Amino acid sequence: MADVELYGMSASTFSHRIEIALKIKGVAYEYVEEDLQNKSQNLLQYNPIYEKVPVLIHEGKPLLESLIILKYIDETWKDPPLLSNDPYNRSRVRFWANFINQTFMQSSKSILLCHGDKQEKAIVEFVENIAMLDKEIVKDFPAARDLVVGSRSRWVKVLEKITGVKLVTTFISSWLEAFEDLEVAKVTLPDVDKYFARAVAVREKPLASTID
Ligand SMILES: N[C@@H](CCC(=O)N[C@@H](CS)C(=O)NCC(=O)O)C(=O)O
Repeated sequence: MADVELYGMSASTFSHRIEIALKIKGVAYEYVEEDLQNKSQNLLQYNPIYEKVPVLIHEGKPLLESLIILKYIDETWKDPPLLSNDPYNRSRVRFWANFINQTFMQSSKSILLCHGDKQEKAIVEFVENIAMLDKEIVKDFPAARDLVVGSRSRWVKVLEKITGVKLVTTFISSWLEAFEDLEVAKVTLPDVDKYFARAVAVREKPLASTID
């Protein structure tokens, strides 16, 4: 077994965060692609609580939840640091990372899986949250918060293609473009068209069951 293993899924932005962080730190790792429709015994054994990716295995010990894994990576492989030395700054970054994990995940999911009023409500929520984030974000990546936002960049494009609505029009839009230009992002983030095709397939199922 490699010293560091990552159980991930190629379309998972949660997995991408971890891959990008490991690459920034120069940590060699073995990547294991999970089929989430048919989860491996290893994944179920390592993450029996949520049965989700990403799971990072370091020296045989499993680490769960992407934000917790990012913190672990930053504490274990110190250079270059993902967070500033200042505790207040660090706590702000963690606050926003947590905010993104909670709010954007929910509204993105509703944009993808719903239609009509529900989808419109989710779009409004998404845009409002972007406006809030816009005030906070600064051009200082890579930092943990930036990885958390940046790993969503392709996903935002997919949602924009699905809805035909420009979801991100603020400063964050140019910031996301700059993030995608980083070499580490280029080699990690998936191709938008492939991602789109996958999202459309996921969307078809729930939509079919909600159309009367
Ligand atoms: N809060 C988790 C979310 C991870 C997550 O939702 N992973 C999805 C893939 S994007 C998953 O493994 N889903 C499998 C399932 O729900 O059964 C994190 O930040 O790591």
